[in-house]
Amino acid sequence: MYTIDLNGKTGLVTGVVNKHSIALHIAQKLQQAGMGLYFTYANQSLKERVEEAVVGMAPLGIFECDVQNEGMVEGMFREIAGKHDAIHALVHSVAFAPREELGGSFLNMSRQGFLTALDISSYSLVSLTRHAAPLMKEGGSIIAMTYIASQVVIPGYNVMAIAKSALESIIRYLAYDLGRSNIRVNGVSAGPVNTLSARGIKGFLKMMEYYPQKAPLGRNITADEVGDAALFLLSPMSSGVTGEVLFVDAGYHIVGM
Ligand code: 0WD
Repeated sequence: MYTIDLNGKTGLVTGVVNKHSIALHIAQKLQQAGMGLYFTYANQSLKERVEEAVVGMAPLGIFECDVQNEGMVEGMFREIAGKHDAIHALVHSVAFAPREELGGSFLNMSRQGFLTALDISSYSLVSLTRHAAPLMKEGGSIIAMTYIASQVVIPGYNVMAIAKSALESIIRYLAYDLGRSNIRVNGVSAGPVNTLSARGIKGFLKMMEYYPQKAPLGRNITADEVGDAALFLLSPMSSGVTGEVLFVDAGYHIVGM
């Protein structure tokens, strides 16, 4: 039997905010496989919630890290470097757009909303990876969470669709840049999962009703299934895969009508 054994490996998971967060389900799979994990929270107001969400997972540490703050990202990795010779995994599961930019007219998207959404949801992958890569001395695997609105129109997703298109392009460029260092970079494109962020998308619950009608598997996916796919991408099981976006959407993306 082949088991995924990540004992002795270390990873950093961003984007846990509560027990529904996709990042938490990914972290649970990594922890069950033996990986030691660091977590982040975006600001002080989320600190307790995140600590509570990860309490059962014996975290190696929990950092405040607003991904818009380059100094915080740098400081966090400096601290991790003080404790570990190498890290092996990075999970990017962070996204944000001002509420008024989600839903309504795409044409009226504001410049500031665009810049904020792309800074937090897309550029942050470059920034986190830039500081994580020097620590991935034994090779590493990085994943980022994305959504099919990067490729086709999902009404209301608006600025976040642009952010996900940019994110997927960033995944490919990072994969190219870091491949010779044996650092792989991939995306996981999930179907709708009922989380705090998702509820900010107008019509999200309707979307959850629509997916099972169209998806070949005839159902929605679970956050646990995203966790399993992430575990695959973050383990040596996927050692030949980089620059890829893996859909975990019950097959929704292959159906035209
Ligand atoms: O249906 C879904 N839930 C899908 C989510 C389908 C496909 C993809 N995704 C993606 C999201 O776009 C995101 O990239 O998965 C990722 C994780 O999203 P999630 O698990 O659905 O959402 P949530 O549990 O809310 O975690 C995202 C977190 C933020 O949550 P809040 O709700 O507080 O905005 O991203 C974090 C924050 O904790 N975050 C930040 N972290 C650091 N710095 C920042 C920031 N500036 N802003 C938001």
